[in-house]
Amino acid sequence: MTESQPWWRSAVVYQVYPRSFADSDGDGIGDLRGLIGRLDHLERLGVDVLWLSPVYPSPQDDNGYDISDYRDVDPVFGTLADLDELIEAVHARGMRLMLDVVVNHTSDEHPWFADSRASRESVKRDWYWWRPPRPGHVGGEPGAEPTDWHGFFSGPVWEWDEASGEYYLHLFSAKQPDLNWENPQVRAAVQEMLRWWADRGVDGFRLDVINLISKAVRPDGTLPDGVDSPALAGTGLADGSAHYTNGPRLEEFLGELHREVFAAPTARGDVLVTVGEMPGVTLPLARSITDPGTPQLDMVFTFEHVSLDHGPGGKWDPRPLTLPALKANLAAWQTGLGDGWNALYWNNHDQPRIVSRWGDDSPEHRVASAKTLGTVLHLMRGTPFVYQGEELGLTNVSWTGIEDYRDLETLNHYRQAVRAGADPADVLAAVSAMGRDNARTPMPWSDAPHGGFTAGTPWLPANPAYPELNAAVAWADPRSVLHHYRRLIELRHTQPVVVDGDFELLLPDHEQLMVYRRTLGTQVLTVVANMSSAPASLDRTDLGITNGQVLLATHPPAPDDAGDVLLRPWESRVVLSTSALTP
Ligand code: TEU
Repeated sequence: MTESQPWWRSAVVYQVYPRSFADSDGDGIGDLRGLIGRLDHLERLGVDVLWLSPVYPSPQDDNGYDISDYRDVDPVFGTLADLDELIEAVHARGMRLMLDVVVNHTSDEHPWFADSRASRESVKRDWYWWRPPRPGHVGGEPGAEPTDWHGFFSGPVWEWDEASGEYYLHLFSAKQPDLNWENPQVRAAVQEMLRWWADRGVDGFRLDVINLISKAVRPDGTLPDGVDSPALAGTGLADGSAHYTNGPRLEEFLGELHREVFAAPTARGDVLVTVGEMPGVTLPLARSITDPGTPQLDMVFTFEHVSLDHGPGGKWDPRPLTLPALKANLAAWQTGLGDGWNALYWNNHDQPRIVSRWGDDSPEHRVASAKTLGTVLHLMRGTPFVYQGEELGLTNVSWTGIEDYRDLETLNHYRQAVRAGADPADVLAAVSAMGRDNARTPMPWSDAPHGGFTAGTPWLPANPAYPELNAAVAWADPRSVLHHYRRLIELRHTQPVVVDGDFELLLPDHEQLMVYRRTLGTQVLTVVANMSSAPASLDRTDLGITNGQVLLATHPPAPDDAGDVLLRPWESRVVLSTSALTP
């Protein structure tokens, strides 16, 4: 790392979804004291930053992504004192804490919304998006919605409020009304709240759907209708995303947040780190947003790579991934961000488990494929994010009935699809492949009941693999996915080429292999990965390495000859070599 680089460029982040991490009081829901009791796991793994999904007071309609008070902790997770203790405990271990903030919307139970809803004359009326019924229609009747947009969680984005005779906008659930960022009072209130947390000792923020905050509102206050989409056939609704994604004032609002909040040092005199979650962000926009020359956010989460297996019907219409498409997309982001910086991820609390999605979760290949997926992600340029359980190679679950699922996105989609005539078995198959509850099963710590997550009944059943697939077993086995992740994190901390090296993709069209090279001065790091469940061969001369030291591998060395290298299913190797100095 060069002196001028901020600390987070050599960091690895670990995401905790508190509801599913560790339960200290037996109510079946994870909490802050449970998390404090498990910090050893993070420290041993070597991660630098803990990203904590929302713990604020919330009706929990969307598991805390619906916030009713930005400055406290929900009793289900503990108290503000527990959070202060967590911040201190994280710092005492040399780590940092990043809070998840949801400011595109609040809960409908937030006092701001209660005020706004109270009457059309309320001083906070304009803090949210209130609109009259479509001209010529009667409010509350189908088709009277101010626009025809389909919401992220199915159904229209407008909720009729009988009492005040207007609709309010909610891109997500009806319990998540969108804040109106056009109103400067809203922006000031958000800034003040973020400064309050920074003063309390947090080291950074993950900003939920932050590229949806600027809507394409017309001068007369109306919002445009959307366009037809095959994924919405039969719903009577349209795709309005062009009017709320990457909106016209987005960069202005982010620049203002940076000036007013992120530019100031943290309570410990440090640089704050920020990452924006941005479904639908483009590469040129991400480059502009993360360019340190025009400061807005440090990193953004792109959704491009995790949409490559979505079919014409969207995420619920999955199709197989092709490796050349994945490599092309990752490489474009690796080389296209200019002075900006990548946030590298496979998993989070919204995505299915990567080993089941793009690896091979059969008993034969689970460990190697989880390790190889980790390797190709972690040795790219950017800051890697690990989601709880990913470091164990945790798999999807395949429950057979809709009654096992809890996630509102899944439940709403199931209802809408079945109502529109889909075969419930097909819908369930898609849910089991793509649903968010795959990521939300309790963290398996041991072979105790429910994986040692809770002494009670977990809010969501544990992955039935927990007796063999748990943290205790993984720590005890030097060949585990967990130790492999620990070594990958160590490589980032010890090899400057991993942080700063240039990126170059080799063999872009190869259907099985992902091969890339990182170069820093005379140091060359080559990553060779067989991303398939069949053997693959590679001509050594394709790599241009004649000698080198294997820093990390999934398999013990096999007898190679000087020509072809044979890679076993899901085998990967990381080789460090020195190139001749070019003048
Ligand atoms: O997610 C936003 C998002 O676009 C998706 O990941 C979404 O959750 C869905 O899976 C699309 O099909 C963020 C949070 O990460 C998510 O947990 C929240 O539900 C959502 O915003 C609303 O706050």
